[in-house]
Amino acid sequence: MSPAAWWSNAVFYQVYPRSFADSNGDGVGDIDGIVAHLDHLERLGIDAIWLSPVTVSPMADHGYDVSDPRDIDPLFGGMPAIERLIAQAHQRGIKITMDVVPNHTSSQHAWFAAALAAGPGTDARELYHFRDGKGPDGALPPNNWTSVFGGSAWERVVEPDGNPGQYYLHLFDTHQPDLNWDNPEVFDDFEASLRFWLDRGVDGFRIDVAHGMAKPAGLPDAKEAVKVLSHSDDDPRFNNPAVHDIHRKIRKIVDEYDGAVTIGEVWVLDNMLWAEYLRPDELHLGFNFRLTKVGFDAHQIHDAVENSLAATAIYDSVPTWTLSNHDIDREVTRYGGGEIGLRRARAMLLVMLALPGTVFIYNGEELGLPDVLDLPEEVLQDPTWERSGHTERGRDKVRVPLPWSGDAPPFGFSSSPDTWLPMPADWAPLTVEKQDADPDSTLAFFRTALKLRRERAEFDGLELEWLTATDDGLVFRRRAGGLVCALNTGKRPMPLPAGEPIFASAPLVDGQLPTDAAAWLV
Ligand code: TEU
Repeated sequence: MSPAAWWSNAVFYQVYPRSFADSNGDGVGDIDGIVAHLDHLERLGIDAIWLSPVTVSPMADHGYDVSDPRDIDPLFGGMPAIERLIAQAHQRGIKITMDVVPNHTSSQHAWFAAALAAGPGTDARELYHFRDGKGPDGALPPNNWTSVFGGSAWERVVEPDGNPGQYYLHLFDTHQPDLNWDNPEVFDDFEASLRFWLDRGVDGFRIDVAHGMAKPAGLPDAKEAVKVLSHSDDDPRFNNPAVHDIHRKIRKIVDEYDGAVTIGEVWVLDNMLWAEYLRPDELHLGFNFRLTKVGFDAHQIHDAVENSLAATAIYDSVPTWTLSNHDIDREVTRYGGGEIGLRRARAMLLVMLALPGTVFIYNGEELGLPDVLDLPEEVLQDPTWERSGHTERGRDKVRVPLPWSGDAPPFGFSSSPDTWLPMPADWAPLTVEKQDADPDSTLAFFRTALKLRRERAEFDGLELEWLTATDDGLVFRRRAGGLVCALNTGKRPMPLPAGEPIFASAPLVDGQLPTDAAAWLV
């Protein structure tokens, strides 16, 4: 790792394109909506955008089902829009990283259409995982794997002769057939996509399901059934060791482009296994989701931080921190919702920003948005809702469009009242416009916190020492720079450690840190 790499202490901001801002009045966010709000991002003080998929897609999983990886979907504005975004973001010193989805394609990708038409035993089918079914007439799926979104991971196709025939594997939705990475054509095409975007000035990639792609020989049954939207480390669907060869080949290509970065979505819990993805010739960065899995509890937070630091130390990689994303409940809601949830979310921002490494903020986090728990069933769009037989409502609740201005939905998100998910009327106090005018707002708080992190030398250095970690709170210090961060998760005000307080998530009370709050001291 080069200590000077721009991403090694960067703040990334994840834009979920459907939900950020709509420039053309169709109720769905788009790339020109991002261009129009670059001021917001610049004032927030981020270093880079992580753009969730904007490539051509039938949108069965809102872009994570890609039918053409080397073009931009017209819904998001086509190629000219991304060229504008790259140019204008760069003018402001903001990098652009794009999501790439190597594990699967859309079922409307030309390859998949050709595979269906070509029939069993053909080369076209070798690009995916087609298998004959088991049992009489092949009526049973080839193995017991389930889809992450619920139901079987196998879908039976109608063959060109009109009869039911083979099955294909889809670890996610039926519209997302898994690619066969044993076929060299798959990598060649992925390489073409990486180069296509790097040549157009993109600064790197977030790699979707980076622990997927490689599948175990013979596709053996899984030992146990797994919950929707989760998996464990001994799950044969993921983390096959052959995936590391793929990452090494990706790294070689990306390293040809100065400063380009890869960030892998690696849902692997074991530290040794997780760290393997961060070996010097594999990914630059890997998401570590431990902070999203723990409550507002000092012990658990301490352990999650220690664990993440230990995992990155194994191969001397850079720690990453994230509190939420487009798949995960927003932290305001996770920490209890309402005023308490917001207080705790603000406190956790200070904890996250005080840690060494790279930080990821999910759009709307800077406004203190909660999950929208009461979306009517008829508007739910996440494939999880249908595939779980209406038992899991899915991730739409974290994807409701951002409120920008005005007093009523659509709050300046779109000129159309018919936004792709309805926006709650009680978000009026949360708009960027309202928060902009209020020095005590969550938005103002984020801006100040990011500015201090960027400008103060106290944030320097990689090492961290714990001064306190009890049931009620924790205090840690950045060894080189000397920044101290204190967090109170207890029921009583906490005496501040030695030092001069420079920032706090809530006003100090008689010189003490109130409950559900954090402070920085130097
Ligand atoms: O997610 C992959 C993934 O494994 C998640 O579904 C995860 O298991 C779950 O969300 C944990 O809460 C990625 C994308 O982030 C997701 O949005 C896509 O739906 C999925 O890949 C398929 O491309």
